Amino acid sequence: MAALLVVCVTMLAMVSKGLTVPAGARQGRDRLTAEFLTDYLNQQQRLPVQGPVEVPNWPRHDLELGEVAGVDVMPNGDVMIFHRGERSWEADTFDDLTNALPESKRINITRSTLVRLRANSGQVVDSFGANKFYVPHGLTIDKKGNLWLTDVGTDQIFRIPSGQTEPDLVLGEKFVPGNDDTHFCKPTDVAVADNGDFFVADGYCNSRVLKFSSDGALLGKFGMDTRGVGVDSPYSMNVPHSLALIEDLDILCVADRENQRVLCYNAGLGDTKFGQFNRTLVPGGEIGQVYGLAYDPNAAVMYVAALLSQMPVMNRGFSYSPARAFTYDLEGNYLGGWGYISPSEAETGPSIPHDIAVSPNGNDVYIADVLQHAVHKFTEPQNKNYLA
Ligand SMILES: [Ca+2]
Repeated sequence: MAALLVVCVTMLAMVSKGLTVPAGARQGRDRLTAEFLTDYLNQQQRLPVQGPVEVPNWPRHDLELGEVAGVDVMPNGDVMIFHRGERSWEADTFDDLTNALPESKRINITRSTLVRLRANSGQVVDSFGANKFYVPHGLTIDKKGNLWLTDVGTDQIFRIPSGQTEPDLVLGEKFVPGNDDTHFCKPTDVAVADNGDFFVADGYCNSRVLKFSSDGALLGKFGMDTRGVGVDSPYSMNVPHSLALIEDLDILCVADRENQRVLCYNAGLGDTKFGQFNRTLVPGGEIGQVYGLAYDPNAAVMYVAALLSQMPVMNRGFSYSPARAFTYDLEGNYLGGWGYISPSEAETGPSIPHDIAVSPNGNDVYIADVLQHAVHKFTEPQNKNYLA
């Protein structure tokens, strides 16, 4: 142990921004052992802040959330949460052969699944979406304040106009998974362009991305036939879990979760061909399974939420202690890791940062933790000189 610590300190001095593997991390990957957490939290205290800093005691109200699948920010700065109420996604929730929700489990969530909070206090100002959804997943808010939701339980995508509670657009046939132009299979997320075109990540079974016009007409798709292509292909995706559109560059970035990478493709909003591979933002394996993306146009950076791994994170030859959130520039340069698990969260149990969102002014970042039933607020991302 002493020798390991010497190595750790030496590595820390050499790298200055990283740490080597905590001793307890070698004892298994599936759960956070007490020994791992002790080591992890001890090491974390020596880490420099490389990004947004958590706002303590936010929200200042007990929200009693279920599994928090989605988070995004309204145009006025209010925070919207999409959670699963009394439902949880367990290993036996879906039929493994058909990918469908079995009839015995087609019971909608009776609690309000959508909760709107004030940014400063976390006070609830609205809640709705009861008796509508089965297994909530993605939440995206466009610049007009329309809500875009995915329900992996019904294999559908919904648009709810700003200020309303009923959808004006529904894609997919309820409880009928599929892979044609009108059927989806556990769709995960939506991204919306200023012109109303939108993109759907589909999802847990199909590993493809589709583009639609604002009235729901299919405009294109890619990544559908992934098996056998090999992971070396940018079109071989394994659970595209989150989307982030960068309109300035006319590219759509995809969190290719199980391949542990973030890839970007031409969005086809201008002269480019939709779906053509454009760039790698996060190379495979650099930060573990990538769950969420949030692009901040104010700073031209991408915030990336990834699984808190018990293994060290390798980055360009350096070893990092596992964070839950990371910042990258648009060339794919790593700018810092942040969002480390806190002692109180460690006591609560495992963590999955399932979604991440940035406020329109770029000042605040939110992380939805599906296992901790919580939303965390981070601020001061304007201190962007992370590596100084
Ligand atoms: Ca979201």
